[in-house]
Amino acid sequence: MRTYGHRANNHPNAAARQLLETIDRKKTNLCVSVDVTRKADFLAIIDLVGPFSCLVKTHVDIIEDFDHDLIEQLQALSKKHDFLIFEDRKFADIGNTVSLQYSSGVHKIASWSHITNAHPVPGPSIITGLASVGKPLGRGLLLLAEMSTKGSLAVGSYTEEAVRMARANKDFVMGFIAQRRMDGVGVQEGGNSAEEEDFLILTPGVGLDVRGDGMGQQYRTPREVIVESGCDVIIVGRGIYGNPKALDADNVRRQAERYMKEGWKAYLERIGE
Ligand code: S5P
Repeated sequence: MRTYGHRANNHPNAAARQLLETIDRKKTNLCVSVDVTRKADFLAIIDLVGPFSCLVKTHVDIIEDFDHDLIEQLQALSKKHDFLIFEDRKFADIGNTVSLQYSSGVHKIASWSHITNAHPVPGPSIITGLASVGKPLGRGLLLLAEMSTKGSLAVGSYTEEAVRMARANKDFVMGFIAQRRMDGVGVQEGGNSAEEEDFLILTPGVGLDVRGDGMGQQYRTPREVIVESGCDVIIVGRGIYGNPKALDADNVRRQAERYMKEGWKAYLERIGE
């Protein structure tokens, strides 16, 4: 299994290369998901977890006091702590609509988010629409090939089609939100093998202390995700910041460091070090 650094040197997709370089430089494969509704909490958590993260994942549409200053501060934190930004927008509409949702509106996601994601449900035109905005800016797209939730419909031939869509758009699609490696998935008998591709697998549904949240979320450990399923980045939210109504700064920092260490230990085990 190749190292993050080796993969960074050879990756054709600019956003993937940036993420792999950050992982290699900071020795962390942790992406922290910051799902809180107040700007002050959002920025405080990111300042605490930034040193331990390669990537910070946002849902800016849940923030009640969102403003342009939030984006400026987020960008400053991204520079201060050396992490990339991933707006988890989960686009799912026709090409024309997603291109407007990505470029415009209140949030102007493409102008500040290095990475975003989309459901493959509309077919390849969703990639065309998003690429028309994101590619000139050097952004990267992740397709949701699988989900972490109980009863997810993103399985079987849906997942295979998602991987085929990505293979046909490798200049913009850098990888997947998925629960396992996608090498060889959807490759038809006698078709080209997956040798030429290096999709990044970013995996949510990661927790060390609980197995679910009572709302369909299912958690696996960093070791299960990185070693057993061959994924590249662990996405952790509530396992790190706990209850947003009772934020405990020391604990947030401690948990981020704990997940970073577990994620890196699992990676070293995977590459046989
Ligand atoms: O399949 C998925 C895909 C995503 S992007 N399952 C997920 O949980 N997510 C996101 O990951 C979800 O929207 C949330 O922001 C995060 C998981 O948060 P946690 O608090 O359960 O770790």
